[in-house]
Amino acid sequence: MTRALIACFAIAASGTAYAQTWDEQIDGGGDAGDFPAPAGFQDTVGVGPLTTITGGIDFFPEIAQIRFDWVDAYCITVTDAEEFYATTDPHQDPNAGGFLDSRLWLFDLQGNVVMGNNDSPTNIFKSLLTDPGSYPGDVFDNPPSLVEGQQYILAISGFDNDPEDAAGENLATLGLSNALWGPNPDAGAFDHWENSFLDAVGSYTIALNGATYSTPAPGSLAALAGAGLIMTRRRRA
Ligand SMILES: [Ca+2]
Ligand SMILES: [Ca+2]
Ligand SMILES: [Ca+2]
Ligand SMILES: [Ca+2]
Repeated sequence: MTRALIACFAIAASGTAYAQTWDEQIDGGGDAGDFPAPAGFQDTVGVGPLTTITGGIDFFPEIAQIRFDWVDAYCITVTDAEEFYATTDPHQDPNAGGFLDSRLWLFDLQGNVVMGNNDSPTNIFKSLLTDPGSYPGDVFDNPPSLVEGQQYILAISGFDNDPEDAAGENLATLGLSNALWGPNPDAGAFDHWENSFLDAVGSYTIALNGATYSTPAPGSLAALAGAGLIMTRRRRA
């Protein structure tokens, strides 16, 4: 294959074949799970940057006495730690927003909380996660630096739903609303979400930067690039 041909395919794939988005219902096929429950998250499948995740924490008013959507969790890959963000705050990214008074969380795949945030420094409801070195506000409890190429679970909950250990201790305290919080040193292992009936509900758009899907689309150029073929050619061009 010539270099020109490869470039052509790359443009076609990034421009038309794949939107840089993920939707809980359209792409995920239904409600995203509440990690770390078994099968408790959606793998995101696609090519190139993942720029928005859309969905909802839903109350299901037709069955108001039964509530079963408190948390939506997605697996993503961080590609640029310094530039990474995940936010529901339109002041941070105009594509972000929705009606949910959100909390955002990053976990490692083992279920350890990496960081959490209730409110962005520029919004009293919406949330912002970044690498701790890039956060435009106070940072507490030493969230670890993000690792490029590593998969994380990005979870969104409605205010004021928190992950807790078996004794009910919050895994991250979020003691100051607009700060970025690392793991609570007094908490044990993830046991459950607090899941109060009155936790906030609504739709959300999480805008992302410095991230890609957890899984390349089968047969995609990204899968080929993973094998070293395309990236090597394109760097030389
Ligand atoms: Ca949902
Ligand atoms: Ca859910
Ligand atoms: Ca909030
Ligand atoms: Ca709480």
